[in-house]
Amino acid sequence: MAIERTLSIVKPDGVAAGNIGNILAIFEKNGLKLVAGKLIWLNRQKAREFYAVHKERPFFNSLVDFMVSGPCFVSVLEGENAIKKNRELMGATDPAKADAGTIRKLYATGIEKNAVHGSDAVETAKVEISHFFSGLELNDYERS
Ligand code: IDP
Ligand code: MG
Repeated sequence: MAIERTLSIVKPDGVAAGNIGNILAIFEKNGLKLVAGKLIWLNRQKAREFYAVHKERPFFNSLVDFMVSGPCFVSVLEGENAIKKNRELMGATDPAKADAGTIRKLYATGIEKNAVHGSDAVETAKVEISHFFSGLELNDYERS
């Protein structure tokens, strides 16, 4: 199995509800290690860029409004099959369809305000991580 990195976001609803710690605990208990993390309040341009893949969808403007409504906690998780594992821990996009015990079942309040984001593939993980973190912040350099 491959060691991967993935981008995780605790969205503004999750931060506002005080669930950063609860959500990170789920990652850590399930073998995903935090390699970088920070609280960041997106502006509209950054939110539009991040979700550009959805720009033609009817929910796009509402999604951007939501993502700039308060700070997010962005982090990079690392572990075996981290991308798929994170998505399993998050559960389905719509919390009504998410399995019991998943982050979205526990903490999401609807299909839009669904507590967390997670990258969906190796390539998108790379691009999404680079939206928020430099090599220095990822500790990707020779320390000796
Ligand atoms: P994902 O977050 O599970 O990967 P995507 O389909 O990539 O789901 O959608 C990105 C985000 O857009 C979702 O997490 C959710 O916040 C929002 N979203 C997706 N579908 C809908 C919808 O039908 N109505 C409103 N918001 C939606
Ligand atoms: Mg997605």
